Amino acid sequence: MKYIIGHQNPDTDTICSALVYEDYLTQKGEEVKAYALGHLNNETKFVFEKFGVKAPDHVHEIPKNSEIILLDHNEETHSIHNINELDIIEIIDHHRVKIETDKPIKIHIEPLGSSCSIIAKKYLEAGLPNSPILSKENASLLLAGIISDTLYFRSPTTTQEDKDIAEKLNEIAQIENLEKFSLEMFNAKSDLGDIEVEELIRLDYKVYDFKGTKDFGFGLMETTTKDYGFNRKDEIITKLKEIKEKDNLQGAYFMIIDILKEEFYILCADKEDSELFTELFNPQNQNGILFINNLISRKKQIIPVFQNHFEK
Ligand SMILES: [Mn+2]
Repeated sequence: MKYIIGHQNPDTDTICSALVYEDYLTQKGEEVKAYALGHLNNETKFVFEKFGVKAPDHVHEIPKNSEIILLDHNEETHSIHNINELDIIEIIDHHRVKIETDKPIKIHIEPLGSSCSIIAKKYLEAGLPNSPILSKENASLLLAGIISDTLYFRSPTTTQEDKDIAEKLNEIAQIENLEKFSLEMFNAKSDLGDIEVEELIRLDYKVYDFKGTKDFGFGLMETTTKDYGFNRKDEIITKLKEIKEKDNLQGAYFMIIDILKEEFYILCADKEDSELFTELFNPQNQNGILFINNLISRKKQIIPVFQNHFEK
């Protein structure tokens, strides 16, 4: 049996692309199963409830030497902890490439807005007799993944192809008002209740290292209610300091992105991190919260600037 896994701290794109790819390969006669590397966030839970689909099970441990397919990630630090004992046979992704393998493998990486777009292409471009068929439920899940990752086509990671694919998917999914659906998703994601501060930081958290640096941690909250993050500013900063120390990081940040207003706010663990960010982005400082207008993508607008700074 082959395993399909998305990245840690899973989001809607990683879960839906993995699950629908399981269907695609199963229809092709392969024995595969998709798993989640962590608990689903509230947006993803909302999507699965809405379409009445069972979400993939959570996996903590994959047996040594198992064959795995990585969905929506390719960096070891974003994957399962024992990735080095596993046999990666395929990667489908839309992030920067940072992997080394010991043998040739299947890789499908494209600069599209979501991994769900890539999976959708596999169905939509097939068109041969016996090609896998995309069900209404799966078209809905793929559409949700695209909407989530592109923030309903607002993110600069969005391409015309993502929009075209979404339109074709909705011919099958038949979601009446896509914009309303996207709002429901974003509101579900923003509804965090009294979640513990460390869980909040790690909800959509990724570490990146650059040439010659230790890891940097970047937590991300995409929200329609940014005040929720602002109100917890002090405890978030205190926890960032702790995480920086505990995880031996070079820097620790927590970004708050107002999806609808397309505003970017960032909290920094300490003065050193704040100075670096200020040097790189020249943000406004609003009471210790750094602010940039019209910036909404960690992947396309934040990480590459850090990478250029350290590697060029
Ligand atoms: Mn993605």
